[in-house]
Amino acid sequence: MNEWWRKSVVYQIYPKSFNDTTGNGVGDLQGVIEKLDYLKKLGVDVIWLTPVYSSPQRDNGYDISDYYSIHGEYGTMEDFEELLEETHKRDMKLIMDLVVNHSSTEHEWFKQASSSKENQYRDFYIWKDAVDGQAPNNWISKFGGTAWKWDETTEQYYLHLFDETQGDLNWENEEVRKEVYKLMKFWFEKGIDGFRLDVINLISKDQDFPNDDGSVGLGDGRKFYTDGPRVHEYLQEMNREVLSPYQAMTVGEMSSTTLEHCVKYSHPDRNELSMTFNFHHLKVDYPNGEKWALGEMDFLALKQILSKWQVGMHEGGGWNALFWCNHDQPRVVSRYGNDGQYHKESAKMLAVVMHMMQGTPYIYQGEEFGMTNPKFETIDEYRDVETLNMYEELKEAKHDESTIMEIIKQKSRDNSRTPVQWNAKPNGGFTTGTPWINTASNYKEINAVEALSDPNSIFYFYQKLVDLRKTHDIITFGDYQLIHVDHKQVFAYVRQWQDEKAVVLANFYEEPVTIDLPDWVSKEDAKVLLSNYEQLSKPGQEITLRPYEAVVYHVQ
Ligand code: TEU
Repeated sequence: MNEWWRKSVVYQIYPKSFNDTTGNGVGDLQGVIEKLDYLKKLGVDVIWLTPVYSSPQRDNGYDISDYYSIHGEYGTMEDFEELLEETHKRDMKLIMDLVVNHSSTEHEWFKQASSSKENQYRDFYIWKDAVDGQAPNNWISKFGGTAWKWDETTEQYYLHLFDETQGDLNWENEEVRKEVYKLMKFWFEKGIDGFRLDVINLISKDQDFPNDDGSVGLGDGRKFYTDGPRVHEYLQEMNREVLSPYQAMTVGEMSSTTLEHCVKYSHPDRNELSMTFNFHHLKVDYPNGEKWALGEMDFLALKQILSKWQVGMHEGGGWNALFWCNHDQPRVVSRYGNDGQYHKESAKMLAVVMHMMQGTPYIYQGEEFGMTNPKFETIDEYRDVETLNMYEELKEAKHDESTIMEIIKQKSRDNSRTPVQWNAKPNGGFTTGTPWINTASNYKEINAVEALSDPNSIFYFYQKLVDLRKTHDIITFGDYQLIHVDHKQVFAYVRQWQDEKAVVLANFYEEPVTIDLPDWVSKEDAKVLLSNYEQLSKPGQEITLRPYEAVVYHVQ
């Protein structure tokens, strides 16, 4: 198998916020085409486009009403084909987003299914009778409240793990699976190179649909559908039917998963997926596992989790997708870095730590020049369905308005969904109209044009990281060892490959810190492979790292 993606870097585009060429305030496919040369300059190999299919946009396209057409605001099928062609012309690849744990309730399948119990599409979704006049079990939706919605017409509940307009598809039904493979083929025939698979580890539910025990009222439910009983079987079937024949690159989004399952999902011998995303390193600022609460980063946990996955996937033969940012997560520079005085230094430091690991790195639009959280002050600036639901829930729980807004400012998915800041023009040059969501107010200082004009910018640093992966096999193949394990300020690890060694040292804080270096750095005359500060002198046994300094020493 040609595993080209092991040496690739992926760039994620959230089209709605990327680049608007029509002035309607919403990004579009022509807007993506316009920026392909910019992406080529960055050096990325693959573009991941989040959903562009027809959709009522309750969840910005993760609620699909027709898998075979393009959402009108984004353009036409011709625009999509042009984008694909222009991407390939530049020797880049394009993957789409496959959202098949659920569809929009405006999809024809759901309209049919909800029209009568006898309809041939009824079993495309998951229907249950009421139990004592209540929902069939106590599972909760990931966007708040119960995961079941009562359908007046047919007098049964349907399952929705996300919004009530996102009905879960019934993967037990072979017809559903056939339809999924059919739509995948449609896009492969157009020439796409693969898929990112949305919450794909949730497709197989425990068919007993048990109550989540031990809880009063609503329960969690996750253990009954996460990495569920038939998920590997389904993925192997999908692989046989479509992924292998088209030699697709795939990345599965794995919600609340385990290392053991991810090794299985991504081990080449098992013929499932190319690689997996997991989110454990992005929950170290959730106090007691609670997302919707103010929290500080637990730095030791961060190191420990990332290292566990580095070692575990390497030894198990799996493959990690590496990322700090996506369209569901706050901006990392505001989150684990410093978006004030040390904006540049900390953005680069975080990039080094992630990009020097084993796996396939993903860069989320705007990350490459350090876009920050927008810090919106009032709820009417937010658009995300999850955020708006949680605002109501937090109000019902009697939190005061200012606390709620502090939590939302830190946690909202809209943090990463503000328009890409291309230049210093109004709305960062994203649109000539009124953007669907406000632009962060710092667009005059933080934008792509500014970054491209500064040789020292975050953009050129990312460019260098992308390039290093191409030229240094140790980054792709080397093994990984965390050092200074319990150090509370420094993230340090060693990569080793044949006779080569590299050590990555990163100060995650503002205070300077002195630490020991591995012996070989001075003995074997290691060279600086990369640094976010000018390196002044040759290191001896130890090194003093300045605020948010990161440096990589390398011998070969
Ligand atoms: O997200 C799945 C998911 O579980 C999250 O990251 C989610 O945003 C989080 O649990 C909320 O707290 C995927 C997509 O990336 C997301 O944008 C969609 O809203 C979701 O699936 C439903 O399709």
